[in-house]
Amino acid sequence: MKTILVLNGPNLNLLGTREPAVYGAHTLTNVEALCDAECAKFGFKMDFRQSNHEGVLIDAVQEAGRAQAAGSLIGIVFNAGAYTHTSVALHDAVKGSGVTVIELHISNVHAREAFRHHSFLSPVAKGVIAGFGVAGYALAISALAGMS
Ligand code: CA2
Repeated sequence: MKTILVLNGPNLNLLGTREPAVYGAHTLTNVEALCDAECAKFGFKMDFRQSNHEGVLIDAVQEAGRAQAAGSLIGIVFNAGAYTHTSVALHDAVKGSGVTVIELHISNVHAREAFRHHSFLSPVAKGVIAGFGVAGYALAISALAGMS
């Protein structure tokens, strides 16, 4: 059974506790359950992680690249949070590991502040999903399933 890694970056552990107008009322635990159900629908195993630390996210991307090369992983649904807009290191990790990434944002980053309009991940992502709330995670899993 192949795995999909759902990787969440900084502050996403706060989902559902503040800013419901932007991110909705769902908690990260709710998102995990939603992703688990969507992966099960396609017969995939899910690996769900969140970290507030850039290096931990880089390690996870590299590990995923090795797993994909070995044939045990389909790809990553990656909500890198604010690191999306700042991290050359995450760009390099995705590019260097060769892992398939769907970049995911709960909010429509293009309808928000200008500093959220640029993504270091988009040029190295297979595709980008933004603005569909937490339902975007299921869309991204379905997109990866369609590619496998
Ligand atoms: O829309 C998204 O999913 C984002 O990746 C979320 C990031 C933000 O920096 C990106 O520009 C867009 C922020 C995640 C923080 O989430 C919070 C949730 C509740 C309360 C505080 C932060």
